[in-house]
Amino acid sequence: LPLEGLQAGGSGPLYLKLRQSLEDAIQSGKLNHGDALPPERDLADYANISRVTVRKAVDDLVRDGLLVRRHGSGTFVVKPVSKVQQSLSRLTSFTEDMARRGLNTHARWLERGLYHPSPDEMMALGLPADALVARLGRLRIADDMPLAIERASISAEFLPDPQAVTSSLYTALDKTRSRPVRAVQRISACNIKDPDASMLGVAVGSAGLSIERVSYLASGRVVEFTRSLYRGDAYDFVAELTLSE
Ligand code: 16G
Repeated sequence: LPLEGLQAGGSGPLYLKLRQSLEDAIQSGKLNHGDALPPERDLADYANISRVTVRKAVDDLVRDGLLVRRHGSGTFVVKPVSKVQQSLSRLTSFTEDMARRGLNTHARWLERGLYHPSPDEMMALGLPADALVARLGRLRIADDMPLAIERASISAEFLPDPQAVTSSLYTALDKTRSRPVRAVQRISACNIKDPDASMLGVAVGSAGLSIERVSYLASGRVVEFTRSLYRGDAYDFVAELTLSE
C-alpha cells in the first residue's frame, strides 16, 4: 500500500488522506475485492500515524460500503455487486432463482419456530389468535454474498415442523402438497437501517427494496406471508407488460 508519504504530502486531515489512499488502492486493484485489510495496528505503524486516525479512515469506508468489518476475522474489501435480474411474473423460490444462475445458497437463521400469530399475521393468513404460525427468518446468502433478509410466516397447518426446513421453504411445502401456485407481491423503496445493514453488509442508509409476498394455494387459501428486505444494489426486477385487450 502506498502509505509512506502520507504525513508529508498535501494539506488536509490525515485520515482523509489515508481514506483516499485506501480508496485508490481498491480502485486500482492493489487491494482486491474480498481481500482482508492489514490490521489497523500495522497500518498505523507502517504509515507512522495514530490508530485513531486509521480507525477514522476505515470507519468512513465501512460507512460508504467499500469495506466491511466481519466480527472476529477483520476488515475486508467489499465485492462489487452485479445485479440479479429477477422476473416479476414467475412464482419461484430463492433457491431456484440462484441455482439457475449457478450460485449456491445458504442461510443464516434468525428465527425458526412455532408461535401464536401477530395481528399482521392473523390478518394476512386469516387465522384466529390461538392458531399456530411457523416463522422462518433468514439472511439469504448466494455464494457468500448476503442478498436479502426474509421473514416468512406459514400457518402451522401447512408447515407443522419448521425445524425440518433446512434449506428451501418451497421444497418443504412441496412435500406437504402445499406449495403456492399464485402470489401477490408488493415492492416499495426504503433505506436500510441497522442491524439489517450490517447483516447485509451495506452502509446504513443504503437503498433497499421492501417486498411483501402473499401466496395462495389453488383452492384460494393463503399459504405464505413473507416480508423481505432486499439489497437495492443487488436486484433488478423485470416485468413483462402486455397491452390489455
Ligand atoms: C423468495 C420469495 C419468498 C419465498 C422464498 C422461498 C421474494 C421476494 N420472496 O425469496 O416469499 O418464501 O422465495 O425460497 O421473491 P426457498 O424455497 O429457497 O426457501
